[in-house]
Amino acid sequence: MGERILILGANGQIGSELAAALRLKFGVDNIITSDIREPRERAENEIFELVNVLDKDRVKQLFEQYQPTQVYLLAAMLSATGEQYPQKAWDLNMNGLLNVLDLAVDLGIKKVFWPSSIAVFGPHSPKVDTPQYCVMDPNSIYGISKLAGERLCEYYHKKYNLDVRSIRYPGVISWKTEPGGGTTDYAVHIYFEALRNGAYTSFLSEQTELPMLYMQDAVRGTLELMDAPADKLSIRSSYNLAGMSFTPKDISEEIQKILPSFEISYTENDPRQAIADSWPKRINDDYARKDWGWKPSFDLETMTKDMIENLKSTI
Ligand code: AKB
Repeated sequence: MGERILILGANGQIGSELAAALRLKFGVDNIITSDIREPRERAENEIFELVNVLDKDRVKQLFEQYQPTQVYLLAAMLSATGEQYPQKAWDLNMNGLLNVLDLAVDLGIKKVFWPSSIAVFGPHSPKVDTPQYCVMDPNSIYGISKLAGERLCEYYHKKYNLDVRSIRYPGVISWKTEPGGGTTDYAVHIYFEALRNGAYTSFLSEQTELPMLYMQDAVRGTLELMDAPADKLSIRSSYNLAGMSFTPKDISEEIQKILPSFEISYTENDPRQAIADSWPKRINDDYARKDWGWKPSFDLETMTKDMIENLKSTI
């Protein structure tokens, strides 16, 4: 039997592009997307279901109806929104994951993908060349829920032999769908605003360096991890994954090479600054490179060219 894939939380930034890539790879009929709301648009032959991942009975019903071989759980509340609604963030991020892990074991799902984040690191983690294993003291509710989620994934793998795989995504940058509620979102909005208004006010300071990844690399990396032979994967919590690292100043200078009149300014006292300051600047992804051959293909320059070219024709 071929693969049949259920994506929970498919309307978001990563979900919508992963769904498109998975449809190309496995065929439209084999990809079931689902979310708490209808997507803004969808082709007639695409399969979509409404579901709240906290409703375990409904998730179970979808598992039984479609009998997926793989489940991607992408429903989550991100770092900035999480600070506004900590209890909701904890509930969604933890209980959504627990529901899926439990049902995956009970109903024999072959593989599960769940995204973690660089938010699992905290103020005492090394900021540069942040290793896979080090002090981890996240201080955002999002980071705390992701770190606990990683421990659950490894636990379910060890205890129940569940084939669960995960990546600690840095900020993901894309032109098709704008992200919502994250600390790294500025690096997407800056391109949209550069083309719409020729100017952008950054909520992070000039020198705030963070790890980032272009969406094409994020999607390819995720599919490569899901394709990797199980016995090659030495990490069942979540893999560090690096693409590039830059500051708001770096990205604005790169944009100015193509749009010389672009102007950047900065706000102060945004609560997202404290979250960003607690995260790594540059990540070490040796395990992903060694275990399943990860290698990013975009840097700040090539990503900026691609973003601006694509946004010019869509904005
Ligand atoms: C966020 O900023 O919250 C996310 C993330 C790095 O996980 N993009």
